[in-house]
Amino acid sequence: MGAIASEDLINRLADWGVDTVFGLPGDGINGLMEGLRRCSDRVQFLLVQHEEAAAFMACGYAKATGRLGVCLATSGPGAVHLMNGLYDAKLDHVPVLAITGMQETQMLGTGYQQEVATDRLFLDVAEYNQVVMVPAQLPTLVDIAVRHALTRRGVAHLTIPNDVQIAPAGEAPFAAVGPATNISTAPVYLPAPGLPRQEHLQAAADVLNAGNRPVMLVGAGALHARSEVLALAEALGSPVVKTLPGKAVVPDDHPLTTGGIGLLGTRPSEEALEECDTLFMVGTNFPYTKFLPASGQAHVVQVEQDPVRAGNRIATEVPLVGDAKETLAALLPLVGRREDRSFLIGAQASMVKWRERMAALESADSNPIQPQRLMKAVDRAAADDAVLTCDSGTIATWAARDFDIKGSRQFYLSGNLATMAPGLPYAIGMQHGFPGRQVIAFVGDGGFAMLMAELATAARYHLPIKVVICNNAELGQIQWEQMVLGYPEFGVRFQRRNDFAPWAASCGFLAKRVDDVGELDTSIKDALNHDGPALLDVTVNADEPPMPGKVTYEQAKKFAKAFLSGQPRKATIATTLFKDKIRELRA
Ligand SMILES: Cc1ncc(C[n+]2csc(CCOP(=O)(O)OP(=O)(O)O)c2C)c(N)n1
Ligand SMILES: [Mg+2]
Repeated sequence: MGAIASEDLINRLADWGVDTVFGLPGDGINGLMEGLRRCSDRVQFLLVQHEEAAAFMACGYAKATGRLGVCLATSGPGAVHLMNGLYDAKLDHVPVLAITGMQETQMLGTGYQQEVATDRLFLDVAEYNQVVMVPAQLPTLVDIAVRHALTRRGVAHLTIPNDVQIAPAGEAPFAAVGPATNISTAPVYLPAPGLPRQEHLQAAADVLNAGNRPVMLVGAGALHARSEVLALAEALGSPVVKTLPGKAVVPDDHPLTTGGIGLLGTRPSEEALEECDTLFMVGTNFPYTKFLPASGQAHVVQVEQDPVRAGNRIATEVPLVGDAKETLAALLPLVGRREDRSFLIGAQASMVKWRERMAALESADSNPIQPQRLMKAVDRAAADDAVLTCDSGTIATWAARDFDIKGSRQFYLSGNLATMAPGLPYAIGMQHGFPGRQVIAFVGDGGFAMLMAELATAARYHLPIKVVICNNAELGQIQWEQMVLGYPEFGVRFQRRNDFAPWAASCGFLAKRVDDVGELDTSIKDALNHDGPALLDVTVNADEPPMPGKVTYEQAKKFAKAFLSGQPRKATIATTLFKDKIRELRA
């Protein structure tokens, strides 16, 4: 039995260090599946329930491990299903290779069954997008695709017609007509240099040394640079503000941080950015410019890996292009220790007050369970090296504020695409990448329901993930957004609470529904200590608003307008707001 082209592809992936392909078969990729079968001692095929989840798993795996993620789908519908997970990888800048099938070459263009022009479909999402026409293009096109994904930090796509997948490996069926033959490359990649030029480092240091009220804003690009960020913040006397994808850059209880920013952030962070005269952005392309200093207010320095993104959001005096860790280490000797610590001390004092306010909301032992109380209970019980994944929704606010980064905890969500549903597939991809580590998905009932079939995937591969559903029987985030616009909610409640525990139990999970706060802490401990997958479906108070750190007059006015225009359940919402205020005041 001679080798087929698909074996060249899979073997080359293994040469690149790929050990897992997340995917689902179909008649457009039977040849690729045969390649995977023949090479199964080198690369594992992890079978999912939905291709969107396969793309999220590859993306989550890449986010958490820093390695290339790979997903596979069949031609037509399978390829279409990948799309949302791939846009998540594109927008959050993580390397993912997507492989899809195509109809056999002699049928292309005839409108054959399942014929979707996958090369055209992936045009926007992919940094590199190529049809493999003849076996001889492999494995070189794998090398080029992988290098694109790693260098451009995004999606590369190879699509391969059915007949090419099973053609003899290395075959070049057509006569060569030009002088270029024997394409041959090596599976080698060395990252670009991470250090900016010395004169640019000095220019950055000059700006930072001249300021009086510096703030550092750090994002996902600084996740590997914790000690350098802290050393610089210490020297500058600068509060460290974190974007949500950058939550794990520094621990939440560190005296130098004022926590998050944006709608899910803290008041001290918002105030620090309003008052700073120097802004030092590291590894972030933070899009919510409303929270950045006003035009002309601050001198700005940025460290950014991608030259295109350096200086993208605000007029930047010194847009340094480099790796966050290397660049900060090189800057440190050029930055003097600021003697005047008053700006930092002020931010720290506000942070003490903010923590007291939040603690008051987290500790209420009332029913219905407050979502903050649930998140805090998970936070208290989770391991110091736990990985938390989260979905878009009010859950992201509770995770941002009530789950503390400490030790080597990691935190992931869909930052820029802000899509629903990646929490569960991320957890699966990450648990696969980190066997033995505690991986928890903290998800909403809406997002979970979208890809809940993947519980079966986790169980099938004995992945002991823990899933905590914050079940408010509604699309909570949108309900509050509608009200903040001044409109009464519409089309956001599911009417009937979905009951997820029986489905989880049927998949082999330890599963429990929790309605009473008295059962909460023990149920969470039991789930986290369980030697296998576990799920808790927790009923939470749907009337708990994810309030911004600082409520503006305009926001309050619109909120009141929604109440007056017929907001349902306004009495219970008002009671919750009132109770929260009392708790805060008591603190
Ligand atoms: C795929 C997708 N569809 C719709 C949205 C808009 N959206 C953002 S959050 C949200 C509500 C999420 O509901 P749930 O998961 O139950 O979380 P909750 O806000 O209730 O905590 C919606 C509909 C989105 N971000 N992604
Ligand atoms: Mg919900």
